[in-house]
Order: sequence, then C-alpha cells, then structure tokens
Amino acid sequence: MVMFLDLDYFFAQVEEIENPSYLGRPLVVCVYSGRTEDSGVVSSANYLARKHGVKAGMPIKRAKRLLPSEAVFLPVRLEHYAEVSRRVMTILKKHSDRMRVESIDEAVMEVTETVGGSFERAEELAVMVKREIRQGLGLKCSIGIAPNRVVAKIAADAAKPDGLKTVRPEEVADFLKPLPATALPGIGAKAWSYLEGIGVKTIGDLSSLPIEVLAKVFGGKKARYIYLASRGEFDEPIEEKTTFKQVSRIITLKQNTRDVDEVVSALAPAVNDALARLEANNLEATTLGIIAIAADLRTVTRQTQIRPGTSIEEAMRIVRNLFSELLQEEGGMVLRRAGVRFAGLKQRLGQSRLSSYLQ
Ligand code: TTP
Ligand code: MG
Ligand code: MG
Repeated sequence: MVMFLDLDYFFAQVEEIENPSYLGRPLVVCVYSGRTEDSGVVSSANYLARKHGVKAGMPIKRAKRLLPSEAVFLPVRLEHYAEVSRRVMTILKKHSDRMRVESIDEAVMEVTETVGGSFERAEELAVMVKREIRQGLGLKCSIGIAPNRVVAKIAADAAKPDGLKTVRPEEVADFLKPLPATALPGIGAKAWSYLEGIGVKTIGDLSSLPIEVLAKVFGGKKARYIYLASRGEFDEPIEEKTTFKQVSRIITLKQNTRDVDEVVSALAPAVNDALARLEANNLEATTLGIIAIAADLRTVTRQTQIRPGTSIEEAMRIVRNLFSELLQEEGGMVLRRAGVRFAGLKQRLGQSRLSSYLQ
C-alpha cells in the first residue's frame, strides 16, 4: 500500500506563507528568461491566480493580462524551496517503511508495514502527516492512498487542494474509469493528441484499447505501461535508491523556428524543472548542454562547464548564449525541438542531505 504526497501550489504557497501581506491576493512565481522585463513563464500559481486562468508554463505577459493589479509576481527561489522540500521529506521519511522523492514537491511512501496493511490506519497516518507538515512548516498538501503508486498519484491530484483520497483495491476500476485520460501520469502532449484523434477521452476508454494497438503507436514499453496503468494495475516496488547521471529535458516547439528568443522562452520551464530536480536531490551540475533537433531530426548539441550552484538566471543566460552560437554556426538549421541537459552531477556539500534518504 502506498501513500503519494504532493504539496499544493508549492512555490507559490511557500511565498504566501512567508509573507502574510500576500494572503488573499493572486500570486504567481515566475521564471524570468531575461530578454525583457516580462519575458519568461509562470512556474507556480496560487489558487486565486488559477481562478483567473493562470497556470504553470504560461507566458508571464499573458498572466499579467489575466490578473488584477493587486496580483503579486515573484521570481523563483529554487534553493529556498529545495530547503523547505527537504524538511517535508524528513517528516515523510519518519512515517514510512520506504520512501522515494519523486520531485521537489512529491514523494511516494510505502506504508504497508507501518500501518499493518490497514487502509483505515493509513488514513489516520495521512491525517497525522498532513497535520505535522501544516503545523511544522505551515504548508498544505494533498495525499492519495492506493494499492500502487500510479493510482495513489492520481488520487492525490484528485484530492487537491488540501485533501486526502483513499482508493481501496476494490474501488480502483470505478475510480479510474471516468477520469480524463490526461489524468494518467506519463502521457505527453503528443500521445494525448493522437489519443484524442481516435476518440479516447477517459482512462476507461484508454483501458479498452488492445495492447497491440498501443504498441504500434507508443512502442512496447510505454504500451505496457498504459495498458496496465489504465487498469490501475501498474505496480512497482518503491525503492529508495534513485541515482542518475544527468537530468535532461526536451520540448517540442510550437512552430519550427530559428528565433533564439522563442527557443529560450519555450525552454524556460524545462530549465526550471531540471534545476528543481537537481535541487530536490541536493545535486549540482558542472556541465550544461543544449540539444537542438531540426525538422528532419538532425541533432546538434553544445555544452559548457558551469559553476556548481549556478542559479536559474545564470543557467538561462548560458542556454541563450549556447543557442545563439549554435544557430550562427548552423546557418540553415531550423529547430523543431530543443532541450537542455545538466550533467557532471555532484553531491552538494555542507547541507542537510536529501540524498541520505535516497541511499
Ligand atoms: P506541481 O506539483 O505540478 O504544481 P504546484 O505544486 O504548483 O500545484 P499543485 O497544487 O497542482 O500541485 O509542481 C511543483 C512545483 O514545480 C511548482 O510549485 C513549481 C514547479 N513547476 C514549474 O516550475 N513549472 C511547471 O511547469 C510545473 C508543472 C511545476
Ligand atoms: Mg504540487
Ligand atoms: Mg508536484
């Protein structure tokens, strides 16, 4: 039995609770890409801002148009959020058999032994964990309890905000069936647009596709995942150890382009996401690379050494310079996809170590 926890509007919530004057106002945490004062994207928005239609990934300019003048716009403070994240993870570690940090604001906990296999006791535990995080750090979160990680994550999402949702084994099928297929983690925009095209709307629809059809479109591994996960049957042991040698993120551009500003703005959330993942694991990169993929799939990369602890603003500047150089040298190249890669990862020294939970 697993518990999945995701902090509510994490970055925005941290800012909100640390500055009471922001309470009751729409609040948006932004990744500024540095070109003009307002260029960049939204990283996290509180629920008041979401009511106006603001969400992660949206250009800051658009968010400014949607929100009233009392709205608060703040730059990301990744290192600080990572420190808060580490404190949350310490609490979770204490209450689980094993746990794995899934991102800066998510963790999955194996609790079968802790609660002696009882879903009621798991619920009591979840209430306690929520209270401890609320009282200790002021943060609200949502928790899903289910037989496996995928269902627990979907349950946590469904419980937002500040909620708790339990899905017992006999409830899994009925719980999943009516949910939009997009609620299933691991289905990207491209897969989603294909599925929409063949009339798949819900997870139930997804579960009715034969595995052979899925395999043709997604390849064997992903097909197996979708086949099992859409039935609530994708299971995997929660192992604490996660080691990775690099963190990369690749995005597909809205339109093919050679415009550096366009590429860099589109990549801002990917850079932020990759850095957040490093921060959450208390890792630092010494190499930053870019990946450029043309419409004909020709791929060109560039990389450079970076100072450990490079901030997001510096990282964005480096990404911009690398793309500028690359596009100058590759005169005819029109980009279809673009990516970033952080490598040469090292444990950050001299801080409480999240990594100690991962080993
Ligand atoms: P999420 O858990 O996806 O989002 P959230 O915590 O802001 O909101 P929710 O209540 O729906 O959980 O992501 C965690 C943090 O990761 C988020 O606070 C900011 C960062 N993030 C980005 O920077 N860019 C993104 O596109 C997303 C999705 C998240
Ligand atoms: Mg969250
Ligand atoms: Mg999250």
